Amino acid sequence: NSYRPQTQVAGSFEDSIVKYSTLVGDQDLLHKSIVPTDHFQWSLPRLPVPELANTCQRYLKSQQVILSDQEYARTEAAVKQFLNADGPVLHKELVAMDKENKHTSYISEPWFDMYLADRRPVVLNHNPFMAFTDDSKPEYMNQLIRATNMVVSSLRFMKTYRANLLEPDIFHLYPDKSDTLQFRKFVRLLPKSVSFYGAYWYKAFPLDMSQYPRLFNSTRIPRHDKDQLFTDVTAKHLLVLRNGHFYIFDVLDRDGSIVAPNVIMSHISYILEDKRPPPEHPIAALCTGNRDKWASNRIQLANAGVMNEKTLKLIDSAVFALILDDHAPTDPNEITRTFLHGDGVSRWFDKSFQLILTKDGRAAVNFEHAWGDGVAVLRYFNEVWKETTTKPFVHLTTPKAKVDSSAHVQHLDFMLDPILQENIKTAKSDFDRHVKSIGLDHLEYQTFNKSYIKKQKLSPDSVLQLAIQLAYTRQYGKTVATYESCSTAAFKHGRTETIRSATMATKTACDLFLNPKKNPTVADLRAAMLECSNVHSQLTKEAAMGQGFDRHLFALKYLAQNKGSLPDFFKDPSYAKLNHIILSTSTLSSPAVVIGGFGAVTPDGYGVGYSVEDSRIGFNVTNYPPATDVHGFINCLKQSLNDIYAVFDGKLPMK
Ligand code: BUJ
Repeated sequence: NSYRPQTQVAGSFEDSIVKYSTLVGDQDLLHKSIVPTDHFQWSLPRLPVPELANTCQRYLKSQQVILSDQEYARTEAAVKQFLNADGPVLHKELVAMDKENKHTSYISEPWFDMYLADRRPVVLNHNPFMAFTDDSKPEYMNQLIRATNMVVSSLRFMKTYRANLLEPDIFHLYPDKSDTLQFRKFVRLLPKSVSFYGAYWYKAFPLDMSQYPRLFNSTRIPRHDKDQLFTDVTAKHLLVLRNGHFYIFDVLDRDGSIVAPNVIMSHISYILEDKRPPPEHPIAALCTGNRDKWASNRIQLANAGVMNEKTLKLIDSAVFALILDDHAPTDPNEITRTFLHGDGVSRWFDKSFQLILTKDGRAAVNFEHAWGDGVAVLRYFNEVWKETTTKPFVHLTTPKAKVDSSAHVQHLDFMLDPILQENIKTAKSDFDRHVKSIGLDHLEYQTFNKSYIKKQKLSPDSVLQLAIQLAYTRQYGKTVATYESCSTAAFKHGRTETIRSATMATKTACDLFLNPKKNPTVADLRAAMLECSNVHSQLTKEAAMGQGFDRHLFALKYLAQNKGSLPDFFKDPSYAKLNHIILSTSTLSSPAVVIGGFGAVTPDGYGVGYSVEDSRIGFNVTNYPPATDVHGFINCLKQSLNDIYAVFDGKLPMK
């Protein structure tokens, strides 16, 4: 299957579904969906390749917001030239290639490559994190209890998926109508070749689930020039990291059934009680750095001892990585540091995901981004949170199993040569420098909330995006390239599209709010905000429908590069400017997520994670000082939210 470039798979994904579904017992299942997990996968619509003229028009519209009149005129000319020459040729080729590859999307391969060919460290540059909301019952916040319950629920999620019994992902536009038993009973009867259309009739949109097979038993392997994704669905062990040490133990028995929760608990407890000092040469540091260096070190490691290669394979194939930290941060900024990068010795950032638990039972998922996006990870995350907070398997009163954990838990050791020892030292100091360079701060805001914004008849996301624009303009007096991530999972092998949320509407609104020469009335400001909301909602709709411009241009550029000649259009400084993302933003709103975040994507930019809920509005922002000032930005955000609230409240904001 060409949509899985650079991938090694031991045991095929499809096999795994068939093999396990006949064997799985009810006790290992999260639930039993009456609609098979893969029911819609075969009839999902294909991600459209936008019309080239539309792409160019959208591109220019976004450029207009950040360019001077002179720059814009040059860019307009570059677009015209592109449309008259190279553009249509490349576009035609892309459309033809897309037609020949109906099993996938036009963006799938270029997007995998974008991640896998990037030589920069995955830490801070790619891996995001999401932290779980605390369990409201303090006795379940115990590190051992929560880790065990989360491991058990993760395995149940995995087994349910592999049994084809996990509820398919569906975006319900009218949940009252379609998130119902009647809907499920109807769509399950439809043949797989048309099932999507049946759901569509209810305005329910099934989502692509092609990323799920890589959630478990998967890792990214460093290779020179371009990394590989690796999956081995036959492996039965969990990887545990603590205090720089690696351990594994089986969490599935010989039949593939989940090992008894109290046995898993005993093994975790055995690891938590291990008193050995941290290793002198923590090999985990190797995977935190430059990918080519890591690729060389991995080869060196495989050659340094007969068992090393095998041990690496045990890490690669493990169901996932459980991280047990010995400290207990309480400040949100410290929590972010713990889950975003940690200490670099008890992390394995290449695993598809790491489940991290602090000493006091706070938990988070940090995930590698090449294999998949937020939608798949969030689904897993929500299910684990729901089950562990409502139906935990072990409790403070659960007796430990009568099992000799020392016979089941294997401590992983590596043979190291002096070169590796030195390289590990270098990798660790590089890591320390790298993570020291990131700055961060957060804001929790409670003056108004999501329902309040809805009552104002505005889109909550557009209001938060306006707050971000207002904050940056207040801080630096200009409008810059802005990226908001939008899922295109409604399409087969869709990934993401960019919402360019800096618009002429937000620019105008910022000017009205902030320019001392303007004297708007409350009604003027309201009207400006409404316009921002309308424009933003339209852009969001277009992006979700695959009608942005970023991925199309990205794919055309990828095609041109592979042919060895890049049209001038892509060399235009304005193209670089729009793709030098200063405000990289992403939002998640789920009761299961208390905080999340990711690194700024440019040295002079901000990485803005935010959520808008009824309980609060929250921002978690990163940067690389001194180019920008994250604390100043957080202050500006607060002022912007206050200004917006003033208008909602019928008052003029203070200038
Ligand atoms: O766009 C893409 O293709 C993928 C993006 C890349 N990028 C992060 C650079 C935009 N990836 C994602 O969007 C996934 C991000 C997942 C983490 C999102 C964090 C959201 C945080 C919400 C909570 C904030 C509340 C703080 C309260 C103190």
